[in-house]
Amino acid sequence: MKSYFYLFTVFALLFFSSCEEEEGHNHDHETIQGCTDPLACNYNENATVDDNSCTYPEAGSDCDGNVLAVTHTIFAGNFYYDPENITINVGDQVRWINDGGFHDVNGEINSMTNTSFENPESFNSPIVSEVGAVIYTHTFNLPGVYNYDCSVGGHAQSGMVGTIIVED
Ligand SMILES: [Cu+2]
Repeated sequence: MKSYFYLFTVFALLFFSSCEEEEGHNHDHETIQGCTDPLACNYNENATVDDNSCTYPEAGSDCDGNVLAVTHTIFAGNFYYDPENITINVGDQVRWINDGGFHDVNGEINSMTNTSFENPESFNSPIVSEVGAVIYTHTFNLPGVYNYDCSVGGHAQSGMVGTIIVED
């Protein structure tokens, strides 16, 4: 009796697994129209035939219309930041690269007046002298106008100042 039950179980399992296989087979032959490009905004992972309905984000934006963060580069040398003034979007990153000389990026206390820049957010970097090195990187998450200078002796007075406008 025990062995009959065993056989029955084996047959039952075989029967059910063959059913599943058939179902799976039928599924493969279905055609589902849609966008088959995984890079598109309306990608349909079930689609088997592309129906030219794919839509893509505008350059610099994601599919929800949000502006993507960008890294801006400012070169620092004797005695300049280039570009001196830039306008960026909230969330963008700025990095300063050393063209040569001893420089920093000081957005705390104005080196010429000794008063606060009163930036929406303060930042201050170490002094860097290596040519081609990154002096500083900063992500600007608060909108507003940021002034900064190089606090190394006499550089700000020689014109080493910059402004970053961060737009919401
Ligand atoms: Cu400097």
